[in-house]
Amino acid sequence: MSDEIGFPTGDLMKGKRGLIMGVANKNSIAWRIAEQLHAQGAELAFTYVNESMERRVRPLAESVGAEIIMPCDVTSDDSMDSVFNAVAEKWSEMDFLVHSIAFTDKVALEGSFVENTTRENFKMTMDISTFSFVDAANRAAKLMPNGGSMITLTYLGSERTIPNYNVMGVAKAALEASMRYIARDLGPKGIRVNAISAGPIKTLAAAGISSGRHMFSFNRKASPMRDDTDPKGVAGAALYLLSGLGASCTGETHHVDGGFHIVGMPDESAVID
Ligand code: 0WD
Repeated sequence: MSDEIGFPTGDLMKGKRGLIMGVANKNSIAWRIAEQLHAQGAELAFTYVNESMERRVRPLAESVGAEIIMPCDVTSDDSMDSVFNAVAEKWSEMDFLVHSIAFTDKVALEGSFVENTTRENFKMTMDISTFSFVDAANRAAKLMPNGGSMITLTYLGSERTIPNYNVMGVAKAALEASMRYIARDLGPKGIRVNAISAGPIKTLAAAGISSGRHMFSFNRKASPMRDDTDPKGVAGAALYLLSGLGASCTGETHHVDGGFHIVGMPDESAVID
């Protein structure tokens, strides 16, 4: 059975509470995941990065009945403390975490990786896009005495070179490695930790990548599914990983990209205009 927006409805997340970090607007991957989790009965809390984002995020969060809707800049310990203290106060415990956050200077997302990567931006990119998951996972795990599940969002630019993805690819490689170490540490506590490697999806973050149009059209032409990545597929994978359906699955980077990642050499039609 599906609801009117096409997310399968049911009770898979009934009685489960979780924090969604990384909604910027209705196109955000985190929002698609939130819609799917809500359709399966989850209770959700949201963070937004700053006041200008609140305008878009608050109405979305309220539309799914969220009671915790808070600002959170992941580079600030105080900000992270406030959010996790509020969750602890309101819920005492939580069941899942969605980390869907990444950021780098726009100038680093074009041209030469070796020439355009500064020390300052390298550190900032790793802090926001990688360390924030380690930090959030550590804080969330303390609120999961009965086990739980966590996911983060990554991209193929961690495994292969992708034009202009540059320092973000390095941050995603470190994010995936961090995910595996977190999974190892938290497994004995009954907490599963996984990553979803999504194909290109039109969001604010994707708009920052130079030659984005080429990225979308090449993915469409070269992937086995010959189509754009459907955000509903990403949301469905998140539901699987965050619910009991994903029992025993941990430390995994799960690709939802129309199969693009398995292609060693694309068909001629993908490269000849
Ligand atoms: O094609 C895509 N869109 C893909 C995205 C393919 C594969 C993976 N991903 C990843 C991204 O790298 C990111 O990790 O998915 C995650 C979510 O990205 P998104 O949904 O594509 O992008 P967007 O809607 O822009 O959400 C990312 C958000 C930020 O948005 P803006 O546009 O303001 O940079 O990350 C948040 C913010 O909401 N964010 C922060 N949150 C807390 N503290 C911070 C920060 N310092 N910086 C950014």
